[in-house]
Amino acid sequence: MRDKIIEVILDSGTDFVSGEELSKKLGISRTAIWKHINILREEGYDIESVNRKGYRLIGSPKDLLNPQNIYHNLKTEFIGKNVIHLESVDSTNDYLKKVGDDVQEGTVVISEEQTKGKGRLGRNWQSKSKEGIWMSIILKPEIIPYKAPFITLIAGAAIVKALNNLQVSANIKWPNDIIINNKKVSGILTELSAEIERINYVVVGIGMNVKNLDFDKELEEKATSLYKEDYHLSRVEIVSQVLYEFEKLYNDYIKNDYKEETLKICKEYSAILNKDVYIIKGDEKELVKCIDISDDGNLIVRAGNNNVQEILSGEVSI
Ligand code: BT5
Repeated sequence: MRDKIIEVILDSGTDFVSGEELSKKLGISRTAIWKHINILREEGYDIESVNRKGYRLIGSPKDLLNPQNIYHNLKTEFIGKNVIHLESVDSTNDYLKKVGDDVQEGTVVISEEQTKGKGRLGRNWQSKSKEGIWMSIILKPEIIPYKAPFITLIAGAAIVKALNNLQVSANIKWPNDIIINNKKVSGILTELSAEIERINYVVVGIGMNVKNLDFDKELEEKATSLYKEDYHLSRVEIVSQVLYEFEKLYNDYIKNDYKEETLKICKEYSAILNKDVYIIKGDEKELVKCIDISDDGNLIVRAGNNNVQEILSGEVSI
């Protein structure tokens, strides 16, 4: 309801909208409108109200991830044209997987908080209220399922490109970590619903720590946030940049099978290429040198015995 109120007030630009008009348009009482307006003010909207004229929006909080703020900043064709903004949810990936068939491609779900944010392999993703960007994008590409994992690389490239556009020097730790000063600031979880030959949909989940000033003990050493690294950026600005960069690379891949730009970004901003790292497989780890990323997005490494191997998925530790 509050989104609708903001929409009507935004549409009227510098003109006032009367309480009566709002109440008619939205089918609720003037007292209810007034209560919603007060909550919007608490959220940071600067709404002027003048007797017998009504309400007018003077300023909106730039950092509120509501659909209107996002649409206002967005430069994409279809990604993020439908935004679902939630206060709290178990996981934005799980939310989209439940409504998968019923929403249009490019729908984005963003939640201020996740109570069961997920990493890969059932791991936990800490997603405290209003501290970061916890969002998922649904895609319905007509490609064969084995080509879907490349979409994780596209997301990684888009995030790192977006952050660098905003003067943040971030790097990619293959396959799905975005790091600043060696600490993880963002992670990607791509999930697939498919038949053998056909994809129903792909859900790309992106988590990014923005305003966190501290982390739970077990993450203290390995996680960071943009604020902790002294980058004070608006979440809305980051979301619009990420979606914009993502859409370009995604269209290249789906429409033209063109992967070069994604691969170029992944290599240019790689935190591990030409470095010695540990590949972690279960309880074992092996020291290798990263030498390249293959055309399919796999990591190519040289092991201790000089054998060159292609790693399809897994964990890398610097
Ligand atoms: C990931 O997994 O990095 C994927 C993270 C995806 C999160 C997004 S948020 C929106 C969408 N909805 C979801 O439910 N998930 C997606 P992985 O590579 O497995 O890394 C998980 C590991 O990162 C954990 O085991 C922790 O060690 C660490 N970790 C957990 N929370 C973190 C945080 N907020 N920042 C940095 N590291 C974190």
